[in-house]
Amino acid sequence: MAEADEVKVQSDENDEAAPATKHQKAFAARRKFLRQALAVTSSVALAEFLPTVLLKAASPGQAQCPPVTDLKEVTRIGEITRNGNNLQAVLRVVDGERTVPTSIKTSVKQRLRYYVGHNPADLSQSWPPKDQPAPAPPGPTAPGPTLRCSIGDNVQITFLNQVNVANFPDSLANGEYGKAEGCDELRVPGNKNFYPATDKFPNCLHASSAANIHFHGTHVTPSTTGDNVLVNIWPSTTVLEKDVQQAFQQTFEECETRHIPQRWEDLPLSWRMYQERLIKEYDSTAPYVGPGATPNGRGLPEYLRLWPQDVEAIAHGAWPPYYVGSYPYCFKIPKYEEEPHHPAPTPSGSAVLPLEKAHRGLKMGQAPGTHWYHSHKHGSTAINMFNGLSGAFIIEDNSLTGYDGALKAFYAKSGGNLDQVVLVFQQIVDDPNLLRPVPQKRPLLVNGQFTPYVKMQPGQVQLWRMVNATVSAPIAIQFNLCPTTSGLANTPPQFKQIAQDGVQYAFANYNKPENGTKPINMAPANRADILVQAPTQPGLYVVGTPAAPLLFIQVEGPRMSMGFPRSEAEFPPMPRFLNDIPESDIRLQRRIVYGWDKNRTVAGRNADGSSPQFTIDREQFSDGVVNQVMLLDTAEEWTIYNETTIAHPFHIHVNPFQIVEVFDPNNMQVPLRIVSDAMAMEAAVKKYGNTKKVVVGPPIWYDNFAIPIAKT
Ligand SMILES: [Cu+2]
Repeated sequence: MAEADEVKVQSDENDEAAPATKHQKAFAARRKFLRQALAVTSSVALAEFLPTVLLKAASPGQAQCPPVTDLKEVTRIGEITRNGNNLQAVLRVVDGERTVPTSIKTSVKQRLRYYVGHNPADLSQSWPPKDQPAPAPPGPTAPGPTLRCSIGDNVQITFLNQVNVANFPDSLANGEYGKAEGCDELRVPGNKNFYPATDKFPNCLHASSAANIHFHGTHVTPSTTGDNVLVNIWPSTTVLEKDVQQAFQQTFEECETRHIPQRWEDLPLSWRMYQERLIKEYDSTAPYVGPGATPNGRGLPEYLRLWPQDVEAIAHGAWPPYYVGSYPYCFKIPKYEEEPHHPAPTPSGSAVLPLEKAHRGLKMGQAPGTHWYHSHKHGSTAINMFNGLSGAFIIEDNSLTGYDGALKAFYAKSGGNLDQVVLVFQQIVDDPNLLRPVPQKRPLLVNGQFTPYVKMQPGQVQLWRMVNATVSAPIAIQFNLCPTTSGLANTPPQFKQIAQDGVQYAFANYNKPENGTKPINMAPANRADILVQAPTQPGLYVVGTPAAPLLFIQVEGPRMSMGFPRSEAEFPPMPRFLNDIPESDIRLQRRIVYGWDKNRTVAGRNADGSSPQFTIDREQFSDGVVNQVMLLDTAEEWTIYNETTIAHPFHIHVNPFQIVEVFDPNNMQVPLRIVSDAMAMEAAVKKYGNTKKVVVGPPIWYDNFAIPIAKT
């Protein structure tokens, strides 16, 4: 054991030989960086509600845009689309050396895990493209394939984790050294416990070569083969598509024609036996040199073994947490069925509505829109994301009154075709800074590229579906002139936001004067759909500012005459399940408190090196514990308090929510209450007096909202 430790220390020294004082400086710099980043984040969510004057005006300054010849056209990410009513995909996590751009002219090579995918029913749909084999030579980094289906479809995904763990030392075996109870361990000169510091299993970075998939924004079951983030799929380079094809086909058919698996026994016996063999093999061969290690350093002690934990779960009728190599994801994207009689809202009465009232007519549906997927293994979600394990997941409703159908109909009428551009923003880096004595730069990339350009024709309107798939970068979407172009034209590209987090805007919000004049602020995990119209003057324009560009727009070619929807009749109507939630439907009020370890005042590490311990209602995540229980088909109002100085997003898997009140103690005197209409406004003013500022919304649906930080 001592020997192994010695080897690790030496290799750490070789990698990053830096004196302790330098580490201290690095920490300080990182804290400063985090403070700045977070100060920006805290204003993100609020931008939606703040008057224009409070937002910094875009100032192009003196910076120049680069010549377009130095830029690359944005990569159109390959799509895997539905086949009949089924979205079938094989998604694999693999690894290889990837080219990560760090500026328009420079790049670094990093060993990363990434998604490759194909449509088993149509091999022409594969990403990266078939003629550019992925791993060697170093391919460009890129998000996973875009998945596109429709509401009502069956999603059937063969997930394979084929990461070669030999390329990622210490990323697999939990507690290989028997000291940190499963957390990754990092020693640096002068600090034998650089990581996990004060982190404790399972709330620490660990097992980053394990993976799974979270389908963010889908209104489907979070259990079994649905949007289940509590499964951990360990990597295996020997498990191939053909090894599971038959078993998964059986599972997918069951899912489609009968129901989603409920219990372990619902899965095909052949695959269950295959899993048992692979997991046991892992348990008996995984490297382990801690207390009680075998002489050859192979094989886990009983308490770290995976199969006994699966057996335990199965014995209790629960879903087993550990797998090796493969996993079948299958679920149905629900199609909302109108109920014949939606009851009128009941007048506000007691705090708890009688159940029969609460149940009637309240049913959530799947919002058609721009959603996304990413690996979400607890303990390495950040590492999964920094590697680039994310992609767009678009769910369409092409019925005449559906989001997509109505938009397409509007543009078809004006003789145009609405081109769609999917933009996935990522920060790519091979390790988070908690595992790095010296912080690394995290280049902000668009579809894997550094400030690429989108080509548009003069006057053309495109639909941009944007996903902020970064770990920590707030992104402001604004359109500006490049100084080179501004001599010729004075109108930057125009835009209108039409959806937030994959949920369409109500026409009243679309039609607000600030829509298209204020920047759109996207916190990590936010999505925004916008209609963008190119100016009539050809040339280069910038998204962001010339000094801090995110991407560019190159306008060239024949002029097009397109426009934005102007009237309610031209805009997609809201599905009924996205109607405002009236106060009278609120069955229960809840308060949730975001906090962290006592006496902490800064994000990042404390001076003593301890890492922040984040809590919700004073508790850290605990596997198997259900913290909030809601009744199906009822509505509640939750108030989220933030006692930290990090504007951590609030997010519920499965459901979007309406933001009805915001209070930023650092920038506001009183909370801002958002109500549906003038009538509700009158009632609210009466109720709150001048304790709240009341504005007419309607409230916007989000599925991810950065909670303003505590008063500093
Ligand atoms: Cu999510």
